[in-house]
Amino acid sequence: PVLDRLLLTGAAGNLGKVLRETLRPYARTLRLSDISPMAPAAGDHEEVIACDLADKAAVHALVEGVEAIVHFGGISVERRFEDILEANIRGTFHLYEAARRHGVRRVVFASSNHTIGFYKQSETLDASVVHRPDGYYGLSKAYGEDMASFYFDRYGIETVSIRIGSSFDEAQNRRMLSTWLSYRDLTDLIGRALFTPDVGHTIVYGASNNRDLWWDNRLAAHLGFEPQDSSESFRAKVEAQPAPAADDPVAVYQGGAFTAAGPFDD
Ligand code: NAI
Ligand code: 15L
Repeated sequence: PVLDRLLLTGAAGNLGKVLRETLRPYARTLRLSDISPMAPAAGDHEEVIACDLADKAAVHALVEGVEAIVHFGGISVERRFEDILEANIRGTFHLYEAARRHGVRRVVFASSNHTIGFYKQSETLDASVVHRPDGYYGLSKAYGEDMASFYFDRYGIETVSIRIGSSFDEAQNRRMLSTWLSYRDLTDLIGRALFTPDVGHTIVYGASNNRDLWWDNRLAAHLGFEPQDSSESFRAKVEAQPAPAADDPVAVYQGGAFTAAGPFDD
């Protein structure tokens, strides 16, 4: 299946720049948006539209005419609440309201492992666990998941919330040996999230086929996600780094260092 027009938010970001290329087979036209500068449209298959997610009218205009949305825009690390509020909380609200007004039926939401960051690395979680957000960023993603749930129950707009682990070109440290998600597996998972029928609101953990996983995706089995890559190829390089102390948050909590960020005094 191919969509007519797909909106990607966060197109100037680390993952957005990758997805700008890899999502191409999924839609005849990719509408790319960010608040930061983006490369101009590379051809008829691209539309490039600058937009601040915190600007309700601008988001409504942005969403008009698209069939589905891959929502990767927003602040992607821990920051003061007021910044997160605008980009992530108001921004996600604007996006869902615009989806409702313009009849968009499917959203893929870049949620995060930081929704559950205060669980221990010794625990194995499925998608039914209660949130244990590890900061304002994680709280905003938990709110985004609840927003997705509400917009499905109330308006029938379907969402797959991907609790992404760590999606980078390489696993950079010991924690990422468990949390790493390759770009290839991410792209495949987004395709499943866009095209699997009847997903309602599905929460899926986004990790590759790593040896020591903390996450169990059986509640998202209908997506048929079978990651192809593994962090094992980075193990030797990572294990050559000095090991953190056993009580260091990076070695204790699933959210790693995010659990020790803040406080933010104005
Ligand atoms: P990134 O920070 O490189 O990209 C996010 C993009 O959102 C940036 O280009 C930024 O300019 C844009 N943005 C920020 N505020 C905005 C606003 N008010 N209006 C419009 N655009 C705005 O982050 P990355 O790594 O590419 O992540 C993409 C998404 O995936 C984010 O939502 C992030 O929270 C989520 N995620 C990423 C993970 C990873 O391992 N890379 C892990 C878990 C979640
Ligand atoms: C995230 O949610 C961040 O967006 C990303 O930059 C990484 O820090 C990732 O989680 C992680 O936990 O490794």
